[in-house]
Amino acid sequence: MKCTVCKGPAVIDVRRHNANFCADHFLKLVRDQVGKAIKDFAMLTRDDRALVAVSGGKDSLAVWDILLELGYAADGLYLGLGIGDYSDASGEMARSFASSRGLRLIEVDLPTDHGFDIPTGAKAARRVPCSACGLSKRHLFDEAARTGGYDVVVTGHNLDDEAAVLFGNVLHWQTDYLGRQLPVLPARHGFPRKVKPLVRLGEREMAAYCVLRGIDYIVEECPMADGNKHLGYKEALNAIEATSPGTKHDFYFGFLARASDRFTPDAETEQSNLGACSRCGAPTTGEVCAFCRLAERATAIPVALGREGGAR
Ligand code: Q46
Ligand code: ZN
Ligand code: ZN
Repeated sequence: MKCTVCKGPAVIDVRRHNANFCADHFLKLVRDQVGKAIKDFAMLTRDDRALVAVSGGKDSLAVWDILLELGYAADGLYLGLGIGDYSDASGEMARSFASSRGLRLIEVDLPTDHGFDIPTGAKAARRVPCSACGLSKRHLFDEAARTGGYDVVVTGHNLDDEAAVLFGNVLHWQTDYLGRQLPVLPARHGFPRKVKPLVRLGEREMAAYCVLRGIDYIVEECPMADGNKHLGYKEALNAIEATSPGTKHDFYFGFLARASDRFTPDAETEQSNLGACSRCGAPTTGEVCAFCRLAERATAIPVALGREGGAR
């Protein structure tokens, strides 16, 4: 297998591009794809202060690394979700990446700072863990970006993630979500801008990028992901991609180019109903935001468990 660019020995094939790459040209491809996404969707400027949501996984560490390589100013934010050994190991990865490169990593710990963890919160709110987790992450990213004076929150969502979310939203015709499924969400109602610079790159490419750059990341999946519908959607799309390379890209970018603005009104109706949470000030459609409601129920749980324990 030869590099399509320089004819040297290739280390990876990218079927979507119908091309093979040596290490140097693959790293260049990745940076070019991120540069193109940033430019095409006006994600970042050189003056922006960016905060990268870092999970310790390949995508978030890679996007942080790539932004720095491309000359953007970016700090990291790690959220401790209290998911047992998984959180301990992922926190370690994020910390060692930051310290080995002399980068600033802000840490927020859900159990220490808010008194509950994701497994407890999900149980208390009768939500599936990923739903409690997702809303907590969104809230805490926003809060950290606002208090730290950052212009933009960067996440490591890649093409596989976005195509799977789109697939799920289409299967269930979640039109308000479809109206918001963009690689850039502008700042409004106190939310910082949110950007996804990896939308032109797949999961396999991000893993290869980390290996070639010597980035150590947490390989194991979150133990709470079992039953997560997105994993099923990803598998279904992988099966299609295997026989028709480029389908995920066409599905997602075709949606952005030709369909997404048809759903903007649905998303805007929800946005226009936003007020401020009476407890924390975060934007919400209700009186109290979903995170404050979750925190209230979750922190009530130890008392209930104590009573149960006493009765036994
Ligand atoms: S961390 Fe949280 Fe993910 Fe774990 S509980 Fe689900 S959403 S799977 S990216
Ligand atoms: Zn080459
Ligand atoms: Zn609130």
